[in-house]
Amino acid sequence: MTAKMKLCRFKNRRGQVRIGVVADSSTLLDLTSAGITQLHPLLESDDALSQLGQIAKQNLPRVTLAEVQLGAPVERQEVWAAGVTYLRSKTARMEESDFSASAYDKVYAAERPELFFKSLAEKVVATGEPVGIRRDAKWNVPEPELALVLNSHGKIVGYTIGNDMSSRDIEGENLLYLPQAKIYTGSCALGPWIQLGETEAEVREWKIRLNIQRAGKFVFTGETSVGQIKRRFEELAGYLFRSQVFPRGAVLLTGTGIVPPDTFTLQERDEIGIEITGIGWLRNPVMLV
Ligand code: DO4
Ligand code: MG
Repeated sequence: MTAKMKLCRFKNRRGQVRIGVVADSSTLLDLTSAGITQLHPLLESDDALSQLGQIAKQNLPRVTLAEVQLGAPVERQEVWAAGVTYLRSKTARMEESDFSASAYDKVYAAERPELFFKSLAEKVVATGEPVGIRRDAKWNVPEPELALVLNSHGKIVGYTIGNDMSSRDIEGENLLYLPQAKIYTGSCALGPWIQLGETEAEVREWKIRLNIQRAGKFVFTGETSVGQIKRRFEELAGYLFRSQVFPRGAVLLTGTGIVPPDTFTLQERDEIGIEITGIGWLRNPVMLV
């Protein structure tokens, strides 16, 4: 069994951005005194886990999770997303739009996956921060997705949780509106941290759970399994890196397998919780943008 670690970005009490390793359910190790001030060199390194293992043996300052603010675990990477990778996503989208149904049907079966640009790193929302629903859309949903953290060579170096917020009425009206349905203020959340040291076979055993609370009551809960993703992770990463370089690496969301019923739309102040077993929880309130 390989070593596993949770690597995070956080703001300390003085508002300084730090890199940390999760020591236990309530404590982080601040890696600054070991010379680690960015995620990028670690994500590029071939032996990040053994480096971190050595560093964690040093007497590093500890901070409690309660006293810090976790940042989104991205620095300057572009965030991309794969679509229609679960059967559930294909059928939901075919029902959403007569106009685009055959496109979704074809892309699910096609050799080339659907990949689309999702966010610049600086626009990504961290756990605890609000995600957006568009004020010009009537049907808004979260999309809870496993996210692959890729280094500049396209190698999968870790996993995090992503929320590909989507306006289904805009997407359903015309596929050419997809960028407007998918990219707007607060449309992408990532976090709470990057899980290192997992194999694809292990990750495929994980469950993804979504719950949505309104005024303290659950208005939707759903579950799927990472194993339901139709394509191999390396296949998705391989297509993203075809004819395109990512000198700072990239994050790739792998598609949603949980779709709330067609009668459901998010409202301002709803609370979204996404759990991926093996990683943790990504939690965000909803705001109108
Ligand atoms: O083509 C529409 C987007 C699909 C998507 O985001 C998903 O399946 O998760
Ligand atoms: Mg999606």
